[in-house]
Amino acid sequence: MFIDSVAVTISSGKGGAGAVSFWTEKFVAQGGPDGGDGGRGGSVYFKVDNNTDTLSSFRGRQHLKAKNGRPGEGRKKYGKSGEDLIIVVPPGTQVIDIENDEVLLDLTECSDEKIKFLSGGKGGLGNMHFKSSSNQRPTYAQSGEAGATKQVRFELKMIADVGLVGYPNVGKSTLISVISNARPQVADYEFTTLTPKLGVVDVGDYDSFIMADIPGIIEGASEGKGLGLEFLKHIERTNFFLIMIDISNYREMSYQYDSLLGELGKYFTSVKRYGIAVTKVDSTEVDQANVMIEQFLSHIGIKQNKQLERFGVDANYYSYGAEGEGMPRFVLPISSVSHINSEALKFVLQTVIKESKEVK
Ligand SMILES: Nc1nc2c(ncn2[C@@H]2O[C@H](COP(=O)(O)OP(=O)(O)OP(=O)(O)O)[C@@H](O)[C@H]2O)c(=O)[nH]1
Ligand SMILES: [Mg+2]
Repeated sequence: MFIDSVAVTISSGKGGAGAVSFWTEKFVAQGGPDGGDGGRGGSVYFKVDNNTDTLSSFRGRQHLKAKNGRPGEGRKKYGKSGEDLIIVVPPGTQVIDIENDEVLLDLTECSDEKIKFLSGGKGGLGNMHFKSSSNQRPTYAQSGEAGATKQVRFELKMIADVGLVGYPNVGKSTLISVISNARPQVADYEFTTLTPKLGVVDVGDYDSFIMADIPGIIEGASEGKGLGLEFLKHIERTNFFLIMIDISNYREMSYQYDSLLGELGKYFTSVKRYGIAVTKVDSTEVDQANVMIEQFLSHIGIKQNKQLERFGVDANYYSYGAEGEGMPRFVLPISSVSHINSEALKFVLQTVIKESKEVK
């Protein structure tokens, strides 16, 4: 699931009632009013925390409530305030009013601060406040103010680090199923994938990143051809694209590349950073694949396999793209079936993701 969404009702606490009470003491016949005030109802706050990355903890908890304030008591005792409710959500959560779809909070940044959402109701005043010259024994106290209630939807756009972009059938879903924990459907026809999927890719023992598989894109998608470009919204916050070019496709590699870039250019206002995976290299004889890749590299303006050793990867074909606006950060031939460069790809992606996080 990509846009995680959960509906909840949120209430702040009601204020406690003020007390009606009179001073009593042995031998004091008619003590004055001593009813204390009710406690304030608990308020509701949000806190954004990195340690959670889904909304799953809210499923089935339909009503989130802060505690009510306690009533006041005799002897001028104040009621205890109701405990606040702190709702902890992952970064990227939006709190949306169900009634009118208004975004009430857009919680993007982690922070130690709590963000107030609903104030608790005020406690009522006890009868000790209502003594006057005309009424020495008031039997009136305020009731506590009601808490506030809102029906909202939490929406989390799960933010992938890498979005897979390519023509249909080029092996996007196969790749994510081989290198991540996602298991999308794979089939030998176009537009197998209809909804985006996320997968966690583990790199070594300690690192991981999130990869997003989305439906295939074809030339004219920006005009609605194929499945259109609608689902690009799912990867709009992704900071790196892996453009997948199928070496065995009936569409030429250069054509795939040019038209994909053209479509992306129509959707995104700025150029995203990207790398290229040349897919299914197992399906083509090595010498021929070599020639095709050389031609492709020269088409996109990469003259030599400059930084072959940069990651210490022993690859058949490996090229690190020229730096510069619009240029790929790398071009890596892969095969998900024969596992050619699967590890190298993970490693390279991890490296460029780290780079782009440092740039930010
Ligand atoms: N020979 C070979 N075939 C592959 C490789 N990767 C994927 N395939 C095959 O290519 C076909 C399409 O694979 P998918 O992973 O479904 O392709 P996709 O890009 O997700 O396709 P859409 O969801 O339709 O956009 C399947 O028959 C796969 O088995 C590969 O590395 N080598
Ligand atoms: Mg697919």
